[in-house]
Amino acid sequence: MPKTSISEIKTFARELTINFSKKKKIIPSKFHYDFLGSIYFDKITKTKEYYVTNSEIEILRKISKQINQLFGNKLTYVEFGSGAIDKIKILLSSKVKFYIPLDISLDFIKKESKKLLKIFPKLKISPTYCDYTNYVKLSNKIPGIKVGFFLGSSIGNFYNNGEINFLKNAKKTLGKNSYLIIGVDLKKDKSIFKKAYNDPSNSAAKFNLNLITRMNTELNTNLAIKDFEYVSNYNNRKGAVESFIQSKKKQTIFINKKKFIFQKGEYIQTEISNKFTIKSFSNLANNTGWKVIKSWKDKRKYYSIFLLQS
Ligand code: AVJ
Repeated sequence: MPKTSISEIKTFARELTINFSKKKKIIPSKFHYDFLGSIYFDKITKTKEYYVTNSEIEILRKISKQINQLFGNKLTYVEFGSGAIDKIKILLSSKVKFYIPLDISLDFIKKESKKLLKIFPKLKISPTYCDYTNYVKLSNKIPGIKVGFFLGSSIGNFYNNGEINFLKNAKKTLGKNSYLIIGVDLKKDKSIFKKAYNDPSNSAAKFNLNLITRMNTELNTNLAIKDFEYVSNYNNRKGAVESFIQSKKKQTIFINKKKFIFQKGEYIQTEISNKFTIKSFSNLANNTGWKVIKSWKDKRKYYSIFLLQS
C-alpha cells in the first residue's frame, strides 16, 4: 500500500489541529482520499444504492456523441479529482490526444492511468497531484481547447460556499475559450439519500471510518473504529446530506502535542453533500462567470450534468 507523503501528513495534522479547535469539529472531505480511502470510495460507487454513479454514467453515454461533435479533435480533457479514471472513458475516442487527471491521491491515479493507457495507447496522460480546494495552475504548454471534467457531484462537498471559489478558480485554471462538464446531484425525496448514504454493505460507513485508520497511521493516535459510529442524514434546511462519525465514549487524542477531547456522543462532521436544483446550480454557474450551454438529466431525474462555457 503506497504511503502518504510527509508533506501531506503535515497538511493533515495542521488542518485537523485547526478544525478540531472549533466548537463543531469537522474533518475536511479531501482527507478521505488517501490510497485506501480512494479504494473504499470506488466500492461505494459500485453499490446499487449509490445512484450518483449510475445516473452519471447513463447521462454520459447519452451525450458522448454530442460532446465529441462539439469539440472535434483539438482538446485536452482536464479532470478535477479523477479518482478511479472510469467515466472519462465514455467520452474518450481515438480523436482525443491529451488527458490530465488531477487528484489528491497521486499514487492511486498513476496506477489507474496505466490501465487507461492499455485501452488508449496513443493517449498522452499526465497524472498530476492537486488539491483542487486551492487554485491550480496548469502548464501553459497544454494544446487545444481545455475541457474541464468535474464529476460525482463533488461540487456539493464544499463548506461555507467554497463551491463559489472552486468555480471561479476552475475558470482561471482552464483559461479563455474553455468548457466545464460538471455533475450536479439534484434535490429529491430524502428516502433516496438515506439509502445511498447508508448502504447495506456499509461501504459508506467504512469509507468514513477510514479517517480513524488514517489518523492512527499518520498521526500516531490510538483510536478504535469500534468506538465510533457513522451517521448520515439529509438536512432539509440546508438541502444537504451531512455525514458524521460519532464518538461513543469520551476519548482524548494528541496531534502535534496539542490535546483534543471527543466527548461521549460528540459528532465530528466528515462530509457535506449539498444538493441543487437546475435553477440553483444555473444561478451559481452564472454568478461565478460561467455560461450554461446545456444541462441533461437521467431518466429518473435524480441527477444532472451541465456543460458550461467560460
Ligand atoms: C464523491 C464526495 C461527491 O458526497 O456523494 C459517497 C462521497 N460519501 N457516499 C458524495 C460519498 C458517501 C461523494 N462525493
